[in-house]
Amino acid sequence: MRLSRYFLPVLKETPADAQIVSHRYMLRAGMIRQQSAGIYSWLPLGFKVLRKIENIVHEEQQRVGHIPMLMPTLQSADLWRQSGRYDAYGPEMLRIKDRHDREMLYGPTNEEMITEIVANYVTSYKALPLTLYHIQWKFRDEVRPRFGVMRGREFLMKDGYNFDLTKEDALHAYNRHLVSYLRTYERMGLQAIPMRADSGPIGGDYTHEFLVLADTGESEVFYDSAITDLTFGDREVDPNDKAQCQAVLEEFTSRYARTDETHDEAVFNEIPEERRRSARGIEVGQIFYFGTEYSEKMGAYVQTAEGEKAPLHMGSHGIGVSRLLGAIIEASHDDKGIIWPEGVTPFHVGIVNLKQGDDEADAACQSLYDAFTALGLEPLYDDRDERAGGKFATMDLIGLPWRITVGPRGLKNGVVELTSRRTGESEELSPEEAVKRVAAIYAAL
Ligand code: 5CA
Repeated sequence: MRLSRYFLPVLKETPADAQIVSHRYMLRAGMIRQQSAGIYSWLPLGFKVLRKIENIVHEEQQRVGHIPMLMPTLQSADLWRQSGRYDAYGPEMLRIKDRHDREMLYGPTNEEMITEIVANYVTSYKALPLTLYHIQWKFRDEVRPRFGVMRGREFLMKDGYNFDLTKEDALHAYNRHLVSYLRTYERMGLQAIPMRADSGPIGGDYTHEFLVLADTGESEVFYDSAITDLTFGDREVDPNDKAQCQAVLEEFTSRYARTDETHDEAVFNEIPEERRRSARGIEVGQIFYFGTEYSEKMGAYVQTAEGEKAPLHMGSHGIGVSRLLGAIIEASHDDKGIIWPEGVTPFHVGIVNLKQGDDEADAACQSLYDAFTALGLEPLYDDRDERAGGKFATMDLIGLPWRITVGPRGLKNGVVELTSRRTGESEELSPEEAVKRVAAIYAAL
């Protein structure tokens, strides 16, 4: 993409009403625009990152055998009356009437709808295990929408639902979700710690929240610092292997890590003092196992091998897709702007032409651009007729992890400059070598 042809409405001023750094940078980098409280348009740069995050979520869900689909945003009130949650949900639910006076709602989650679908089509244990998921917009009329996409009213969520014959199988689905979530967040450059949480209105005995540690997080958390040494890395876990998934869960949940709702001071105090931490965290996901409650209410039963009728064991599992943009920026920025991890960056590399209109510099930039494009990478070429300082400031703000600076002086010596956004370190290389270096970094992801 050439910056002169793109739509990147960068703001010079810091927006006064944005209280946290991710919100400020998302506005300043022209990623989002607020349309109403907690409701945003996703401008091209923001939309690109949102799609990257969605893609990672899709890939990791499908890697462990979960099946994608799409349910609507609008749901009928009757569906929610069947589960008893229509009245229980309270003012957070946006209720709407259609022209025939039928009561509808903008879905805050989809347990009822997916259970109704499965109840209608799945009749035998042979169709199990089954995990369906979608990535769809949700609406929760939060009392205090704030911090930009962190606590929106309209927000994008991946929600998945497992259907199993037995509690044991459903707990395997729970463990498998934990495994897939660990990989998902690490691919986005995040450490998200599973913490024992409160099940809230969704209900159930088993639930973990995934938290990214950040001072601006809305959750208060308590943990044993030893947990932060754990990484999932590139281990191979067979998603169908119950013992393997269980072992990962045990490893990642054996240390004390809890949200304030489940915090137990006495147990916490058993941890050696130097490892006791209390901090803030951003909740980027949650997994639940809640048994047969929804199945019984929505009529999701199957015939067992013995010919008996049994309600399905279920769980639901959510990832805050749009919130993740904010969480990633909170975890990765400096005073100049965002620093995107390679896995989610909107463009792979920025090309800055120090002397637009100079034949040699223009040609060198164009050939870098073509070389990256031919390799399937997306460069953002700042071809505007602007001062170098302005171009650098824009690149730093929007946070592309790699920048190549091209100028007549370097070209005389056959070199361009490759700069890491994270370390600020620069190296002079031939254009071919610079392309190779950047391509290798992305190939290793
Ligand atoms: N049905 C279950 C799991 S599918 C559920 O709704 N879980 S949840 O309430 O925990 O939401 C899942 C994730 O969505 C949360 O972990 C959080 O990351 C994100 N989320 C929840 N509320 C908001 C909000 N108001 N703005 C942005 N993201 C949100």
